[in-house]
Amino acid sequence: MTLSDTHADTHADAPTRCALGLGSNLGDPRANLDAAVRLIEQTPGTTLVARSSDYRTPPWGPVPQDDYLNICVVVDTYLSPQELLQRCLGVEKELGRVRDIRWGPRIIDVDVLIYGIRKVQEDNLDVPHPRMGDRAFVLIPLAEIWPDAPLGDGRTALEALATCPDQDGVVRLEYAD
Ligand code: PH2
Ligand code: MG
Ligand code: MG
Repeated sequence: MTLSDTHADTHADAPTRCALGLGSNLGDPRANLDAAVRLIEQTPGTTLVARSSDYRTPPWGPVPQDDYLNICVVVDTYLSPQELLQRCLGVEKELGRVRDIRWGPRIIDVDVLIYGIRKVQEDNLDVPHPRMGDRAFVLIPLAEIWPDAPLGDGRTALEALATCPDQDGVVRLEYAD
C-alpha cells in the first residue's frame, strides 16, 4: 500500500484527471449543458480542462424520445470518486432534474465516465463507465478533447472509435454566435 492509498483523495497532493459525460433532451438542452458546465467549473478543488463541442445525437436505448445534445468535459479534481459523483448528482438536482423513467428523457444527465486510471465498482458508481466504448454519443465528444482517454479495457477513446457503431447519426453543431 502506498501512502496515497491511506488518504482520501480530497487530500491528495495531485489532482486526478477525469472525464464526465453530459446529456440533455428536455427544455433548452443547449442552455442546460452550459449551466451544468458552469456549475462544474465552480466545484471546489476542481478545474475544467476541456469542453467538447456540442453534438446532436439520436436517442439511444429502448425509450422513444427526442434527440439529445451531448458533450464531454475533462476536469482535474481533488474530489474522491464518490465526492465527484455526488457533485454530478447535485448539479443535476440544481438544474431541476427529476428521476423517473430509466433511460428516459432528462433535463440534464451528468455521468462520471473516467476517474484517472482507477477502477471503482460500488453500488452507485461503476467507473470507467462500462458501456462508453460502444456509445458514439459518448466516444465522439470524448475523443475530440481527450483522444488518449483510458477506457479501462486497454483501449483509448480514439482506438474504440474505430469499431464504435452508430457514429453517422452524431452531428457536431456549429453555432453562429
Ligand atoms: N442517455 C441515456 C439514454 N439515451 N441517448 C443519447 N443520444 N444520449 C444520451 O446521453 C442518452 C441516451 C441515459 O443516460
Ligand atoms: Mg446518469
Ligand atoms: Mg447517462
